[in-house]
Amino acid sequence: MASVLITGFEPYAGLASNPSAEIAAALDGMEISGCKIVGRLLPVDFARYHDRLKALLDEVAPALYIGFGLAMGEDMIRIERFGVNLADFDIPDNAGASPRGRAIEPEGPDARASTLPSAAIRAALLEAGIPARFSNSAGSYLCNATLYSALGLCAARGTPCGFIHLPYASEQVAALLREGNGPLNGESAAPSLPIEMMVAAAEIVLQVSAAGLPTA
Ligand code: PCA
Repeated sequence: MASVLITGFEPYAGLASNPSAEIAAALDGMEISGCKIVGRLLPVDFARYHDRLKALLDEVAPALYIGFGLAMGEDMIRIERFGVNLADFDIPDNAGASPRGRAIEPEGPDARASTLPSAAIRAALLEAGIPARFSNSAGSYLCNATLYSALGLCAARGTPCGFIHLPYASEQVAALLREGNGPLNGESAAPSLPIEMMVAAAEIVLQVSAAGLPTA
């Protein structure tokens, strides 16, 4: 059976959890569209994410790779369409690094485009009652770096690849507010979706993306 690799990120920015890690854990071992889902974690660490990602792609040899990450302050599922060749961190990563204005790959192209069926993914999410939108910028932090690097690594293997940004989980915002830690991120609004809805969204993203695979 073909394997599909998905990754979430460990918590960062002082948060206790990351919905993308919960999604990777929830879907790990599931079978979707005739493929076995392998859910793993990436470190929020600019010095380490690339090697971990490459090792996972080597180990799993997936027919499809999709990264997931949190976008604080986002209010819906965001289908990223581009990774750009820029690391410019507003906050330090979990190892304390904050590269500024730095190319991810000095010899790489300025941008790489997602190879997921973005329009079909958006349509399927909306059909299921889950708010979703396209995004032309995954930022300039670890999620963008992961998408950019993954697109390079996956192109060489002919593997479709893309990235999905998620809002805060509602449960996460409630916990922060319980602990007296709101407002979050310097903002008064902390939009969120229930984790159950985001797990369902990830399943739909995988179903639609895996549907076109020759091995599925
Ligand atoms: N979100 C960050 C990195 C890790 C995560 O979950 C980002 O948007 O770059």
